Amino acid sequence: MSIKKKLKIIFIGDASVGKSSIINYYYNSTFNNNNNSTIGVAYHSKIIKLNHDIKTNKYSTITINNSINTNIMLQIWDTAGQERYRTLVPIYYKNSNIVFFVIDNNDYNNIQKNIKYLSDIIKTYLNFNITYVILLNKFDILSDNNIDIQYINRWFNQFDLYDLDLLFFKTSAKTGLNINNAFLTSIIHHLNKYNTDEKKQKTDIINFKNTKKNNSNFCCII
Ligand SMILES: Nc1nc2c(ncn2[C@@H]2O[C@H](COP(=O)(O)OP(=O)(O)O)[C@@H](O)[C@H]2O)c(=O)[nH]1
Ligand SMILES: [Mg+2]
Repeated sequence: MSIKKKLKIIFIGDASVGKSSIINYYYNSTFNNNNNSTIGVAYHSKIIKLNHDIKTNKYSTITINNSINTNIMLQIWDTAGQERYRTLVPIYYKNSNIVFFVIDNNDYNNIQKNIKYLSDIIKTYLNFNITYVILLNKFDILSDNNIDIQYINRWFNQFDLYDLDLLFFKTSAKTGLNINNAFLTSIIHHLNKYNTDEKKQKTDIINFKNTKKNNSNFCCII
């Protein structure tokens, strides 16, 4: 089977926010309430099919004239969220194409800490060829302390995270809300935005301070 592209996708975020459950739902369309904690890092691979329009060099789920059904290999790294494993994250972050950052929608008290953590990672390893995707998970649980997207947006601005390729989804690994959509939309977005050859994708770590712009590229998919 020929593989047209490989995408390295990593999941980061605090322990118990639902990273493994999201990946499990994506693979099996099921939810398991008693997931064991991930130890270190878990690796999963998956091949998906997308249509590639040779004329425009764009990928989509739709078949149109000139489009070819192609195989995209997803290499998904699920990291453990506990502090003691955080030193591992830079190793997995390297050469990644899509970074899913998972936040527990009910964890209002830690939102600032979580976004600061993400912002530190982004600034340390900033690479404008990466698509960042924020998953506000456990959206099936409704409480008075739900985090809203405007609130996250404020924190991103506070930590100077302008001009990044950021996508947002409200998800639930329990009901499946937006799980397939988050993967598929992010993958297609990434492929079409960075439609260069693989070698080029792996360069250019940029100094954040010199690249800040006024325009926010912040994008919300709710
Ligand atoms: N209600 C609800 N529970 C969830 C959701 N996602 C994960 N959980 C539960 O939260 C706990 C931690 O999930 P897990 O996937 O192990 O989190 P991880 O440490 O980030 O990988 C488990 O008991 C899951 O069943 C969700 O979307 N909704
Ligand atoms: Mg886990």
